[in-house]
Amino acid sequence: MTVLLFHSPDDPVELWVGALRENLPDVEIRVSPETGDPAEVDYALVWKPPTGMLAGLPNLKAIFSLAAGIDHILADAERPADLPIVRMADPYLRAMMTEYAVYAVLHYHRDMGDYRIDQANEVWDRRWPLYTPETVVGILGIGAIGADCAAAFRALGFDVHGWSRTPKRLDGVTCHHGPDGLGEMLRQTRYLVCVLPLTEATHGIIGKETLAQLPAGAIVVNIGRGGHVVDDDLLAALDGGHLGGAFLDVFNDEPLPGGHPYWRHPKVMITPHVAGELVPRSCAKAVAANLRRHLAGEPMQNVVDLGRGY
Ligand code: NDP
Ligand code: OXD
Repeated sequence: MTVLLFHSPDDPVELWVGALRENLPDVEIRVSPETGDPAEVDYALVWKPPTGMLAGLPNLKAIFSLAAGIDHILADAERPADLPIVRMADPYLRAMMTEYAVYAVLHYHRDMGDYRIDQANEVWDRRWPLYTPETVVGILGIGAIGADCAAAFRALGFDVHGWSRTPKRLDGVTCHHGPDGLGEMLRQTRYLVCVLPLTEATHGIIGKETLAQLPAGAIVVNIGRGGHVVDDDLLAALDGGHLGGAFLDVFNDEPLPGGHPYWRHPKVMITPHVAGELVPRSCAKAVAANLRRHLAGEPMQNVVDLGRGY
């Protein structure tokens, strides 16, 4: 019998096991650390596998990521490097990410944080809003999730720009690419939304140089990975008054350590890595469809290109 091993310190195990069993009735689902005989494990579905866990499964055929990002798997230096890694591509995850990005931008665009403070102080003070059609949302990363965010911002009437590694065309979106394209986009961006994968090339991309190119008052929304942000540079840009605010879902250290300046910063909104949840009843379908393709000898979808790192 085919065996799939599930490992995650953070996801709802019972919901996952139920959804996997429903979608893969012929596959035995095991939950680590109850691995059984490691030689019997054919597939692993993992979030943050401990170093050496995957290397200890001698007959593993493919690794499924319990995340759209795969940085948490690549962090295991002992992982069998020749095995395919499949990233999570799920419509509900995408929709949640878009919902969050829209919420974060609208929070600032409609001055909700300021009105909340006014309410606490019984202040009736109307702020004059920016004109949406002339307000640029610049999206770092216009892949599966970024492109969905772009479409939603476009539907709200924003002037939407996106940045990718290679040239792209998206309806109604001004697309930029490569290092030169980044500056072009940043100079016009009021709301910078990061939905990049974390790779060597994107690590620390939201640092001093990038932030300085944004117009004064710009807002940063990070739903990619904490490693995209150079925290000291972001804090300096906020404290120096250049940035209007930051809405952050992901952090260099998770959970965000106690006493970190982000916790109490008046210009920072934080959430505990929840922008997109992997809802088992939806995501299990994507895993099952790919696993069946593999069992049938067909090519799987959303296999990561390990050369480019995403
Ligand atoms: P995709 O692989 O579909 O898209 C990645 C995008 O990033 C592509 O447009 C790609 O460009 C672009 N990109 C990659 N490297 C570079 C670079 N060096 N320069 C410019 N652009 C680059 O990924 P997804 O949309 O599925 O996911 C994106 C990320 O979102 C995940 O990797 C994860 O980090 C994060 N995420 C966070 C969640 C959360 O809860 N906070 C939940 C889900 C995802 P190109 O089109 O040219 O290939
Ligand atoms: C993801 C995540 O990458 O949950 O999907 O962060």
